[in-house]
Amino acid sequence: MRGKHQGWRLIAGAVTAGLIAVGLLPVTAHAAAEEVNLALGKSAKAGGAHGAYPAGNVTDGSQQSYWEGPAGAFPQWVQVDLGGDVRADRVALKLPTGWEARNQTLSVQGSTDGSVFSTLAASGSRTFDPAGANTVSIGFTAATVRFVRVQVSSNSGWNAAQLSELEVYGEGDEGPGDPPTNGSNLARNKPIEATSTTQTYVAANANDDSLTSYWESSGFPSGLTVKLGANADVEAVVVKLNPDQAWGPRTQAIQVLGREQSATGFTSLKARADYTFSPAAGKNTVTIPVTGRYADIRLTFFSNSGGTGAQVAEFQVVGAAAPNPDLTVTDLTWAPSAPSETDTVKVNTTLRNAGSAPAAATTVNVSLEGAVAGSAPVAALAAGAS
Ligand SMILES: [Ca+2]
Ligand SMILES: [Ca+2]
Repeated sequence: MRGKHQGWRLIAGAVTAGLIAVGLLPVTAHAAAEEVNLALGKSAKAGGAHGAYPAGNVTDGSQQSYWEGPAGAFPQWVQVDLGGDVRADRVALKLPTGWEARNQTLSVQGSTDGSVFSTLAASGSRTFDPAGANTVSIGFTAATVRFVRVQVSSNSGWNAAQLSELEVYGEGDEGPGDPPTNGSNLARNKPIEATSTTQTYVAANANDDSLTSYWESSGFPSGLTVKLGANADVEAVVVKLNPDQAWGPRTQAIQVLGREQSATGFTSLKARADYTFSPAAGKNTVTIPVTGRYADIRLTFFSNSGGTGAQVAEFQVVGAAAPNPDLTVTDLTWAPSAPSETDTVKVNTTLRNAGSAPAAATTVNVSLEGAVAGSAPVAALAAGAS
């Protein structure tokens, strides 16, 4: 029985991986409240993880990507490192919005050193229900913590611990890298590319949430492109330099471009213009309002009066995730149920669009140990259709 269950799980994971490969993995709207999720984009780790569902999925801001513990092993834990001490008083725990209801028995623990943990919320059964956006909010007496851990000891919906997002709220310093309060920074720790780089000042320095690390290009023009993963309704882009007194005034000429997720090319969102930074005089931030629905945002730099290349300590994209499709596997069977190596295996599956926008026609692949073993066409599906 045990072996059979694990085989089932492996193939389900492979089908999900195939769906991700065709580019339909969505992102999810963030809470609209002014509260800042202190865990967003921070590093995470777990006691164990199913290979395709790593711990980092609990802080990537997407409710559809999730961490999963090893099959059949409880308890399991996942934790976030907030990067410094904060006063926390609530966590919000999420599973993908389209999933069926389930109960997980879990506790919330906190630590300032990552080794000695105290209980913030005692172990108890928590219900994740799609009627409640598969979100569980747990308040507790405010405590000073740097590490917040969730330990799961049972799951009624799957034979492993599961969590999409581990959000932490409290009274913590929002920090210099945090976005304006009227929207979430969608760019933090997303894939980012530059057309050129000087020395070790790589593109990833521009969205690592640190004002002391920066990207610098080699000459002009130079481009810096962040990939949000799916369409978002964008309000503004924010370009920051290190606020340190050592950074004197400089003017950079910047154009902002965007690519809608189905488009092949970029369109200009804001024509080239000169923007002045004076970190030593307290002005290290430039905000450029833009509007529209885009998946990739690019900055093109044409000059910098303070250097031989473009310089960006942090590149933020402010906005909210747009409606997107979300194809999920809701049923999976195959025959014969216990095939030999020479049997032809027929796989039947049901795909549901659990997202908030229509899904275009696509292809579902069945993979075995990473190799595609079979494919079938999938018709266009309206939101909610199977
Ligand atoms: Ca996630
Ligand atoms: Ca940085």
